[in-house]
Parts: sequence; C-alpha cells; structure tokens
Amino acid sequence: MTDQTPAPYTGSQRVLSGVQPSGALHLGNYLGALVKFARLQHEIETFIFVADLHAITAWQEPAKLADQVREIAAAYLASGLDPAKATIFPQSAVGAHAELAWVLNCVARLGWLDRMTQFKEKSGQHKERASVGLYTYPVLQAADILIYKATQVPVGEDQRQHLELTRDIAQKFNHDFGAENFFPLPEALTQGPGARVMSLRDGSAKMSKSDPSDNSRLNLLDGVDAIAQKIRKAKTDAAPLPETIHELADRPEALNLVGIYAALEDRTPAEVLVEFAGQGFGAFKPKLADLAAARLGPVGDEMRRLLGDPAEIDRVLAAGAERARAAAEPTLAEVKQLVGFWGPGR
Ligand code: AQP
Repeated sequence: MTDQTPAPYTGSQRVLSGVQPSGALHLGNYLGALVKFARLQHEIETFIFVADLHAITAWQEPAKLADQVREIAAAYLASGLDPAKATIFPQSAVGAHAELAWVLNCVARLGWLDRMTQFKEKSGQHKERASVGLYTYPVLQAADILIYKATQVPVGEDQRQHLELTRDIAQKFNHDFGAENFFPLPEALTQGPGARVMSLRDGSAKMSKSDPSDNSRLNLLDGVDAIAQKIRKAKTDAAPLPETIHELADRPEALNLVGIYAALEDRTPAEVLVEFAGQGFGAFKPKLADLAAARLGPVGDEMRRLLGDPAEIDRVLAAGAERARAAAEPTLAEVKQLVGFWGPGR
C-alpha cells in the first residue's frame, strides 16, 4: 500500500439519502430512490431525511413547506420505509448538517463546484440570479452524508457527479486534518432499474418535479385515471417495438417507456422486448398503464391515508430527528476538535 492509498474504511456501514420537499413526487423519485430505500433498510442501518434545507435553494412558500415535508414523509412510509428500522427525519431538525456544511465549504474548492452540471441546468441562463445556496448545494449534500459517516448513498443517476464531489471533499478533509479514514468515501448506489426515468413528453429530459408540464410525469398522488391518461398521451413514434434494446438507441421515448415497464415489473428491458417485439404502442400503452396503476395506485392511496393523520407523521419525524441528532453530534464534535475550534480545556 502506497502513501496515496489510504487503508480501507473500517467503520460501520450506513445508508443515507433524502428527497427534497419541492413538489409532487413522481415515478422517477419512486424508482430511482424510494424503492431502494425500502429495500436497503433490511440490510444496513439506514438514515432517510426530508431535504428541506435543499428545497429552499429555490423559493418555497413558507405557509406550505411543513406540509410538503409531511408529504415526503408519507411517501417514504407508503413506499415501505419502516420507522422502527430506518431513521426518518427532516433535515432542518438536525443542526449538525448545516454546521458541518460550513466547515466543508471551506474544504471544497471553487473549481470543483464550477464543474457541477446540475447547477448549470437548474440555474439556467441567468445564473447570477440563482441563490448562493443552489451553488453550494452539493457541499451541503456532502455534509448530509458525511455527518453520519454514511458509506452507501442510494440515488438516481443524476446525482452521481455530486457523490463524486462528496468523495473528493471527504478525502481532502481527511488529508488536510491528518485524520486518515475519518470520513469514509461513500459509494453511490445508482444501479438497478429506474435509475434514470425520463419525461413522458421528451425522452431526452429526466422526469422532474419542476417540469412545468404535469403530463411529463406520473405523480405518486395521481389517481388511476390520471396515470392511464398520461401514458396514453405520452410521446412515442409510429414504429412497432423491436426485438433488441440497441434498436431503440435513437428512439428515446420508446426506450423510456420500455425502461419504465421493466423497472415496474423488476425485469430487464430486454425481457420486456421479448414479450412485446412487433407490437405497436396501441397495444403496449394500455398494458403499461395497467401495470403503473397497479404499482403506484396503492402507494398513492396509502399516502392519502397517512396524510389524513398529520400528527402521526409528526411523531415519526420527531422521533427520527432525535435519533439522527444523537448519531450526528459525535461526528460534529470530532470535526470541531480536528479543525481546532475552541472547546473547554482545549
Ligand atoms: N427522473 C429520475 N429518475 C430516477 N431517479 C430520479 N430522481 C429524481 N429524478 C429522477 C432521484 O430522486 C431522488 C430525490 O431527488 P430530489 O427531489 O432530491 O432532487 P432531484 O434529483 O432534483 O429531483 P427532481 O424530481 O428532478 O426535482 P426538481 O425538479 O425539484 O429538481 C434523488 O435520488 C434523485 O436522483
């Protein structure tokens, strides 16, 4: 082992992830994130937060934000997260995230942040009007992960670059403060079906909460009729489905619908094509609509039931916040010591 290769991290394995309360949750969030959270909680200690600090990097109506947080919590629970297994909490209820983020802001380099493509996409043509928070968002994300010394981060493909940045920040912190292996270098768990669900209106854009067209996404709270209608209206082409995936390379909308079908059935797109090769979208879309309604309908129903009892959601979030604070505070105390901040007797 050379000086450049730190010894492997030997601390416990932990999962950390979150979703922003910035709009209606959709199929991409469900397949790219929520389904993975529910699976991982049975395997590894799991922390799942509602990313309200991230949400305010864009304007959020103050009178609605707390309910938006409850809605994400309801989606977590309806997707199978169990508060007895996973720690579920609002990010803003654990101050250590923001405190560590400040320290990591002083570790991360401007040049690293300048390369983040999500900032470029989200700030659009007028980046000087974007909030400073939107720019440093990936550093807060690094703090979210590292405050729990999380080793695995289940996210959609769009977050891969931010995870790379987290690794760079962790490595630089460990190096600068002479604390080899203090922070683990977390891994992005992006693999699996549904890692990148695309818009139903444009196969080259990801399905997103902030897309102005509601027809571009299947929301978890859409009823069965809305799901069927959106799939009926989804952009496609006139050609029948081919036998192999590589024949879909220049048909992004068709590829997306086949990918969604596969992810919802936990099959590969190739297996789906074996079943549907030669058939047109007139035959494929009703099957997809039935499948999507069967998978998402019960999640939406359960969310509605949970949202009818906000006090119960609040109890889950408050208990989770207490557990999360207890897990985060020792790391923050160690960070302060490593950085050399004042403390009694230090
Ligand atoms: N289209 C997608 N396909 C697969 N995974 C996706 N995720 C988001 N969109 C897709 C994953 O969902 C998790 C939570 O995302 P987020 O809400 O924290 O932020 P985001 O990635 O910015 O999600 P949106 O829907 O695109 O929101 P807006 O429009 O507000 O930016 C993440 O793991 C993400 O990868």
